[in-house]
Amino acid sequence: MKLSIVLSTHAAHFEAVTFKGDFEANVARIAAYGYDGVELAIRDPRLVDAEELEAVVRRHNLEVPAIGTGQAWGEERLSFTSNDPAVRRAAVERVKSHIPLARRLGAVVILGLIRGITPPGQSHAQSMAYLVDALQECAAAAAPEGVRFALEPLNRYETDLIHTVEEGLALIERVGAANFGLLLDTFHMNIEEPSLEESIRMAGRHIFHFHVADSNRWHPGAGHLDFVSILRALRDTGYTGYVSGEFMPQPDADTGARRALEHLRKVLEQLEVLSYKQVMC
Ligand code: LER
Ligand code: MN
Repeated sequence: MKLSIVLSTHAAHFEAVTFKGDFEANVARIAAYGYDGVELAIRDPRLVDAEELEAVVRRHNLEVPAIGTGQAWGEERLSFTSNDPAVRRAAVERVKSHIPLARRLGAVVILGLIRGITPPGQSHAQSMAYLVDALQECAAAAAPEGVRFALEPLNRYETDLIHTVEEGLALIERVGAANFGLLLDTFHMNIEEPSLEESIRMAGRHIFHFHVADSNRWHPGAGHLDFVSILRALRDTGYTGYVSGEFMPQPDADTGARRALEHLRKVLEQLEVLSYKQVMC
């Protein structure tokens, strides 16, 4: 397995002059820590110079395993389940617009908060119907490009739609597309799943990407989650992709990133699933 960490690339970072500054400095830091990859959170791919972005990550020998889309909800309130058809259409078009960049980088596209929250007066069933329609359209557009989507079950405090692996698997069944799977995040799982290991086993081959944070959403090793047991269950599904750190910058970003790597390397070493780069570090 390989290790990556999430880097939020707000629009300003990608606009002409500032692009090379902060973005490249952050990528360089992540590479210097010893990560194999960087997961990018991108609000709108139109604000990104794809060629330059690819050049920066390749210059630092990093891969991009995944692209997060949640900022389109956080900053613009785009949502697959809005009661406004124009907003739903904009959300679908925004997600589809990630396909060329994802194809170029070999990244999976994450569908987290872009699914939205059921608006007052709308039934849960109606939200689920909108969600299935949106996912089928996005998956159909991405399939010929070889791009995959990973829906992330999120905890109950962030959305009313899809909290658990069981609900995620039922949704996969309804969507019926081979390029649509799940992103599991240990922070959300610790709140919603009766057993993280059982749920990982249940998700099996449908796991397209994996987020790690400890129980307190600090870096792995800062809380009470047993990452040996969790990542053993993940390994046993046959997963060979990225374990991606998505946690709060505590006690600060650099220390968190370094401690996460240290902790996860030990765990992966014990499980004998270290990537080549991690073995060499
Ligand atoms: C995104 O990956 C995530 O885990 C959400 O909690 C963001 O709000
Ligand atoms: Mn996550």
